[in-house]
Amino acid sequence: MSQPELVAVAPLAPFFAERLRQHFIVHDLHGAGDAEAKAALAARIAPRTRGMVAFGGSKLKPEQIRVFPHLEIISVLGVGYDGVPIDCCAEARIKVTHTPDVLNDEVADTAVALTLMVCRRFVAAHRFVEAGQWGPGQFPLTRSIWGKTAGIVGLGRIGREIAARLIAHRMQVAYHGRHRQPDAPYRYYDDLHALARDSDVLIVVTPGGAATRHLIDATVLNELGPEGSLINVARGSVVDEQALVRAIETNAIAGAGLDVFAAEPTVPAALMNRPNVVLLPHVASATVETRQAMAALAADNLVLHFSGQPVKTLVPELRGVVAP
Ligand code: NAP
Ligand code: 8YV
Repeated sequence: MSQPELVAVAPLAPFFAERLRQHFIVHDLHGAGDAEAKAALAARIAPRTRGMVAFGGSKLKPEQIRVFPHLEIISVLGVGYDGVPIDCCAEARIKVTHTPDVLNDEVADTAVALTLMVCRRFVAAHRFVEAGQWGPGQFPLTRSIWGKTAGIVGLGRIGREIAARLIAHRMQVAYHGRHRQPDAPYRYYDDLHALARDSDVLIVVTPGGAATRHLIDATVLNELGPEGSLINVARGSVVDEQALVRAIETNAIAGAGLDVFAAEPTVPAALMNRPNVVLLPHVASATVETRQAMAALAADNLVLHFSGQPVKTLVPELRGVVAP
């Protein structure tokens, strides 16, 4: 029997591509060239394409999905799938799967690293050494994280791992979400502004999408205040980036550590070359170990689907809407 055909709309790491090619014919739409070349390839493969591979950063329009009338499944290499139009998929009975849990530790490590780098100014200290300034001068004193309060916005799978790590760093942890979590031993704030006011470091790790767009706006940043730092490992859309730039420019907050941006890979120039801002190119889950685990789960979902078995990690919005 011929192998099912997939379209990849994201860059595929070699280990992921290799695993997929054991089971499927994979068309590389991501690497197909300019928009015209992509449209031509899509039109050519559409009659046979039954699966799609996307990643956390993929932003798919309904019309890009409707190009493939025989699509049965979109496997997202990432836990966040805010760029996939779920309503359109539900309507067309397309399964969407993602990769929860296997990246919790990596992303939590990144959030803690950003917290330390921003509060202790380690990136600026590194530049100070490289610039030969150590000796003639002394690097300015920084701020401890131990004894301070971390406010986690989104105490989910990753948020809980961040909390556990920050407790080990002797921080106090509090959180905000739409619901109190009775089993979580941390103070709950139903009011995000109050959490920001009481936090020394505000760490954002919610899903992206319309429901969280600009959740962190100028008013929240003002509550965080000139001694407070913002860490964002969620999605760029969750933070009002222009408000953040203003807050940094006016010292309305102390600093920021950012792995995600509103229009990746574009990063506002105003955030660059500042001792109190640390910028990462969306690498929170980007280790060999974690990306291999994500790739294995993303591939398993496709293999299971095309062998007529339930997928492992259907996104929650589609449970009860499409067969797993
Ligand atoms: P999760 O387990 O679903 O947790 C999400 C948390 O956000 C929940 O605690 C939820 O609590 C809260 N939340 C959802 N909507 C909210 C809202 N409107 N206001 C306030 N809180 C809200 O998800 P996860 O696995 O921890 O992943 C979280 C997100 O991290 C992903 O969706 C993705 O965007 C991001 N991420 C980024 C990277 C990266 O490379 N930077 C890597 C992995 C994940 P309530 O339901 O109580 O509100
Ligand atoms: C990745 C992510 O950058 O899981 C997510 O939601 O944003 C990240 O893990 C991405 O999905 C890699 O493919």
